[in-house]
Amino acid sequence: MPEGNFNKVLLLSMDDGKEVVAKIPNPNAGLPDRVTSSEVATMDFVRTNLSSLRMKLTRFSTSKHPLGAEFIIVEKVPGIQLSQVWDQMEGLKKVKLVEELVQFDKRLSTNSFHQYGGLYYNADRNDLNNRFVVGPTTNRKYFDDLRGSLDIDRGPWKSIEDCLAADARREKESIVRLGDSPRLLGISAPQDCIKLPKPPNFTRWIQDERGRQRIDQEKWEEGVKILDSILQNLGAYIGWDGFVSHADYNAMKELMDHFRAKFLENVAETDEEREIWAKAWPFPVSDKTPRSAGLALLIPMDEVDPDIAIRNPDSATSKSVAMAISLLLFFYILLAISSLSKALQQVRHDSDFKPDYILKITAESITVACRTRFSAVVNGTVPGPSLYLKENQTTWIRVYNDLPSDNATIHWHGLSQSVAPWADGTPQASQWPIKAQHFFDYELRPQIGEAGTYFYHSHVGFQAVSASGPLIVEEADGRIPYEYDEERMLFLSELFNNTDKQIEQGLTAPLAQFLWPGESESILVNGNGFPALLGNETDAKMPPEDASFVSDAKCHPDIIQVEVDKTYRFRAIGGVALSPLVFAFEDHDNLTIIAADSSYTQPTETNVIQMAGGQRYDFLLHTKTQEELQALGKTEFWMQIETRYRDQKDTFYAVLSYAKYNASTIPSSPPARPPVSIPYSLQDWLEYTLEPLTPNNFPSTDQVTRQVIMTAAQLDVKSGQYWTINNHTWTEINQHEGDTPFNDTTPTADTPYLVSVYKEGERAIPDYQKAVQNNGWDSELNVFAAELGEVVDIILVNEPAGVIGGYDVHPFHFHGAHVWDMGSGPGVYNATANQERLKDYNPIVRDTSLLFRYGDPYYGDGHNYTSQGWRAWRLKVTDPGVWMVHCHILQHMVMGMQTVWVMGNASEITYSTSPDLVAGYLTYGGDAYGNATYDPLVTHYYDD
Ligand SMILES: [Cu+2]
Repeated sequence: MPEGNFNKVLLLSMDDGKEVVAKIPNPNAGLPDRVTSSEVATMDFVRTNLSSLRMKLTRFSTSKHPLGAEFIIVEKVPGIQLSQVWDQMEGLKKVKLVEELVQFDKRLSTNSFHQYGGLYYNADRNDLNNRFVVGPTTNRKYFDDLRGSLDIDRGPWKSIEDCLAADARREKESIVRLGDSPRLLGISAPQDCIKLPKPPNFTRWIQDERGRQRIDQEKWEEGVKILDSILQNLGAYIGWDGFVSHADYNAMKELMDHFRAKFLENVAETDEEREIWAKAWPFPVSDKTPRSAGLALLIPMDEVDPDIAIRNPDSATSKSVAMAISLLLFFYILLAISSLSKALQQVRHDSDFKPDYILKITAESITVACRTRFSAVVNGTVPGPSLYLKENQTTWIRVYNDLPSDNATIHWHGLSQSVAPWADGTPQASQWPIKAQHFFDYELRPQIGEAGTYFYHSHVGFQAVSASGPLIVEEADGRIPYEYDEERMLFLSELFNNTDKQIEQGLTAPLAQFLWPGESESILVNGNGFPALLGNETDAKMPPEDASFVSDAKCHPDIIQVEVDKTYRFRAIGGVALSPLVFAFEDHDNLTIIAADSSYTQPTETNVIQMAGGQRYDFLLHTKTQEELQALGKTEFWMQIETRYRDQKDTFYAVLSYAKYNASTIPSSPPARPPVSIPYSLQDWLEYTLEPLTPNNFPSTDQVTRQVIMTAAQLDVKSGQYWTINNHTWTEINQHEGDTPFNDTTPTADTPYLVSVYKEGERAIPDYQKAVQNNGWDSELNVFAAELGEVVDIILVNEPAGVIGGYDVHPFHFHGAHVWDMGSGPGVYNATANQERLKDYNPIVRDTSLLFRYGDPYYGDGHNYTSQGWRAWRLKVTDPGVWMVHCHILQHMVMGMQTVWVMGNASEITYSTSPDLVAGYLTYGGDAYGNATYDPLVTHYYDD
């Protein structure tokens, strides 16, 4: 007999040694006399039906006894709790016990009643055929939060409909009488209104039935996943209770319709399938199309019973609704759904296989901004070609590594990659890199809701400075939430004098030989740098050994061609290696941000964009009218770009041109003075301002399971200069350094974590318990550990104090699922103060955000940094896999500022597949990697 919130339980020892248990209801249990009466009757009912049950009611009082309370006294049954012996019990004994319990259930379920409500004794004690009757409910929903004081229908009810209607009326009445109810209580509770189906007879299962049961189980699991993804997308339903606030109701209904349409489009290929899925859709359809009554689990109040529809449609209460999901009913619906299990299959990619895109990484001398540089490039250009993917559609991209000897990979920056495990492109983390002269087929399938602006780049060494390009994901249904006429790309990247090799060698040399490659020579817009660089390179920080001056017509600014009176969607991509930057347009300060990274935001006005490596912003710009142009007397306007928070403050340009492009109109020199004045310090630009366009399911603070601190600092020691996270480093050539605080100088290339997980199973998974005691970090594997379902606050800290070395700004990038960006600030992070700021602000999700420094922006001042800075992220661990978290400054990456997160256990990460299914991925240059004479054997993770 449990003692808890609702009862006081006392063990009484009598003089004769007998022991009895006395139970007294607490006031919150409901009406004490009714609760007690019903409990006594229910106990009697159970005992009558289950003669083997040892339970002897000694005495009870259902009205206030002279001792002052209702009570129940039962004899204490000797024995111990099952939970204490369960683990030690033999299997066969357990089976017998379960069979016995099932028999209990079976006997109880053979009784049927004609009404719904609580169980009581028949007042007519002489009617021995009907000792028990159904009376008013004792369910606490009818009593909690002062509802007990209301004069409402508490049953018994003759039908499910009556029961549901009473539920709805109760909520309406409590809102009207009690004000904004502190807690909405759900309608449609199965224990009140729905007869439980009879349990199957477990004792007579035959092999065939077991097989079917297993399939049902798999379907159910698949169904729960689908449901979970729908709920995730809706953004407001947390857990299974399914309540939404009054204020969100209309928006939620709209969203629900939107996702229903998307859902049907995704799952159904034929009209017939569509119809089946539409029937299975468990939520109400707001256009009141007929639906199967049994499936209406989320029931807006006005659909339950027209006569209780609330009169004033504008009042806040009219929006109020209590919605509930019945997990039980879902179970049965999902059993009816056709199997969706993923068909993992191996396919030989021979000449019949046609990838959707082919990217060839080569090493070439290319010319930008009047300089030539020996660079790794994609398809011969900087930036590489733009890729267009579609939500919910599989795209195969073949990447040839045509470099003479170096490894290469491609990372699809910002794509969540939740399913195809080898496709994230992180060498030594999620895949063996592509050997020189080999190719690898990447399988990408953006999910619904992922439409937006991304980019791709190599994840090896310094290659991403030039081997990168735009990646756009288009909406599956073509419905873009913002209207505009045309799109323009702004791919921002950088030019360095030295080659990747020189830069990597200089950055990883022992401290005495350490060589900083200098600031970037130019910020490029769509591959064009302006002003053109001079032949005289005395300004350059380093001898530009491989850069040589060329003089030709290519040295012009990027021309962004626009027409009058049109709305353009700009997709600005931070493909820079090093410099955070800001940009603005001369005479065009009407920029409207509509997306950050790849997620749509509420429209937000600004006159300047600040971004760093790895970030993206989409914004709308409405161009001038003919009259406005005439008034201004010109048709060309500068786009002005300045680097930020670096040693130098440089200014670069592109041109927004209304005139038709022709050689004579292109400016040959930059403006005498920068036309736009952009503030230097923009550390609080759009912080706590950008909000998601649709609710994004921001987990509340009480869902947070733990906090992980990631402290960024520089470390100068004899063996080299490092950028560290919590005093540790990780790079693709030196990643498993265990407890060593930073990488040593002997490169190793250990097995990628994901490969180890396939090969060794749970042994390759970090020790979660130990890691949690150690700020989330497993020292053996040099990785962070997380379990699926966790909500983790990650606090990035920029720590200048006590560090020998520099202090810098870091754009931190999160692979896999995006994180909620809970803002940033100077000083020490204060969770309470920040939660206060989040009360009226819904953070956006993103994959890259800036950890600022707030001290003196320049080096060489004796490191007089007075204040550290922080940024707070909230991570919901949903995607099993191996995901990197790192600073996106390529120099810092080369110097070790990278970490790996392992999320989930081995079976979750491998989707319970066996290593033989993916053998070709488990070795460097394995069968999943093709070359000129070998067709790779590739695993397909998606059906189409
Ligand atoms: Cu950094």
